[in-house]
Amino acid sequence: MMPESKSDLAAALEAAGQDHLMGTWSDLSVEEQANLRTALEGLDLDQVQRLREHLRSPNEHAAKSFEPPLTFPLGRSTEQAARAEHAISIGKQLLRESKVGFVLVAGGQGSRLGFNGPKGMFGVGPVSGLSLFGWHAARLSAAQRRHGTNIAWFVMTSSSNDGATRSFFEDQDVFGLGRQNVHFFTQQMLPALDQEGRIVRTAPDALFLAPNGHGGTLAALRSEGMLDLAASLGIEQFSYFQVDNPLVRPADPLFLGLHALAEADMSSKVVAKDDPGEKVGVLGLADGRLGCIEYSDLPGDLRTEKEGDGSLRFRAGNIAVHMIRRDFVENLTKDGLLDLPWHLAQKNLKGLDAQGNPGEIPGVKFETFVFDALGAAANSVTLEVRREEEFSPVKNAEGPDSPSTCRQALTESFGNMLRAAGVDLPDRDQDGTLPLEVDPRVAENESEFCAANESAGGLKALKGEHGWLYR
Ligand code: UD2
Repeated sequence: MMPESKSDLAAALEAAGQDHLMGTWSDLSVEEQANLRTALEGLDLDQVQRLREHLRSPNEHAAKSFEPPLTFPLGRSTEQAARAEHAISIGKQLLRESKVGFVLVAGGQGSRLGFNGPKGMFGVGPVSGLSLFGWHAARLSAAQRRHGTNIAWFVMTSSSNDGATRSFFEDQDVFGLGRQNVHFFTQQMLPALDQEGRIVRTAPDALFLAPNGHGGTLAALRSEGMLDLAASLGIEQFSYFQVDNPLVRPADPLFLGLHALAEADMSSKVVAKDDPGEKVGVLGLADGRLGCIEYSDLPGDLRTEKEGDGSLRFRAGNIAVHMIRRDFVENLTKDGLLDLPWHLAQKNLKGLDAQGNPGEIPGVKFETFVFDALGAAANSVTLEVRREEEFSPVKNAEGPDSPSTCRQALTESFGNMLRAAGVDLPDRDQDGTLPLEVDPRVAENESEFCAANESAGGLKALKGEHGWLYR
C-alpha cells in the first residue's frame, strides 16, 4: 500500500531508491500530481526493490552441461506410430469432453513489426486478408465443428493493447464464437529501470511501464480469476499459443493426447532447426533441468555439433506452443509462490532521465518467460512437428519471419493440401506465390482436405481479387 500523505510517500520512495520521482513534485500541476500519485499507487515497491537487487547482481550462472531433450520424432518407429494413433483418440476425446481451454498470449508490443495496433489485428489471410486474431478464431471454430468442443478462449492482453484488442473483437462480432466464450485478461506491467535502478519516466507524471513477459501469463491466469473460471468450466488442460503464428494448431489431438498419456505437466512442440544461426531457442536440459536454451547461452561448439545423419544435435527449435495442465499452473502460482527467473533486456528507452531531462535512457526491461516453467514439470513431452505445416510467425517487417515469408508458408501449405487431393493448382503470381487460401474450418492438413474434398458436398472454391479461397 502506498502511503496517503505526501511526506510518507516521499519517504517510501526514498527507501526504495526512487526519490527522483518526487523531485519535480512542486513543479507539477494539481492534475499531474494526481496522475503521478495514481501511477505510484500501481507500483509494488517491494517488487521494485527486488528488481533493483537483481540488476545489481543478476546471479545468472552459466550452466555446465547441456543435453538435447527426449523427443517424440516425426520419423516414428512402429511402437511410436501405435502410440500416436492411441494419443489421437485420447486427444479427440478430451476435446469432445471440452476439457481443454485455449490460451492466446497477445500482450506483447510487436514493435519489430512496426504495425500500429495489437499484432493480432494484422492481416495475414493471403486471399481474405483475415487478421491473426481471425485466423486463430477460425481454428477454434474448426475444433468446435470437428470435435464438438465448447470453446473457452482466454486471451491475454496488456494494458498497452487491451482496449484496442477488445474493440477489435467486438467489431468482428467475436468472430462468431460467442461473447460468453471469450475471456480477456491482462498481464502485469513492470517499470523499466535505468542503469542505477531508478524508474524511468515517460513524462514527469508517468512511469515507463512494459509487459512482464509471456511468463506473466501463469501469474495472470490466477490473479485475473481465469484459473477459477477454467475449473468451473471443467477445463483440465490449457493449450497455450502465441499470437504471431497463423500456422499454429491449438486443438491438435495428437499433441494433446501424447501430453495426457504421459501425464505431463507441461509439454512443447518443436521444429527441427537446421541453421545453427536461426534466432530461435532450443529446448534442452541445462544442468539436468528442462528449459529453452537461448542461442547465445549455448557454447559455440554445441551450437554447430551434428548427429551422424548430419542434423544438428541441438535442433529442437522452440515454437512456443505448449500444453499445460491446469492444476500445474494452480500449484506453481499458489500463495504467490511462482518464482520464474528474470530476464533482462537492455534497451535505450525514450523517456526522462533521473533529473527530468528527455532523451534515450540506457535502461532495462524485466521479463519472465513461460518456458522457464518447464523445469518444474514432473513429466513433459517434446513433440517434433513439421515447420512448413505449423510454424511461420510474423515478427519482423522484412526478411525472416515477416509477412512475406508467412504468406509464402501459408500458401505453400495450402498448395500441398490441393496436391494431395489431386486438385489442380492455380497459376502462380508474378512473385511466385500461389494465390490460394484454405479456411481452417475446411481443413488444417492434407488428410482433412482430402476428406472434405471427397465428402458429399465436395469443396467450394470462391474466386476473389487475390486468388482462390476454399471455404
Ligand atoms: C519467442 C521465443 C523464442 C521462440 C519464438 C517462437 C522468447 C524469449 N523467445 O521469441 O525462443 O520460441 O518466440 O515464435 O520468448 N508476449 C506477451 N507478453 C509479453 C511478451 C510477449 O504476451 O510481455 C507474447 C507476444 O504477444 C507474442 C509472444 O509472446 O505473442 C512472443 O513474444 P516475442 O515476439 O517477444 O518473442 P520472440 O520473438 O522474442
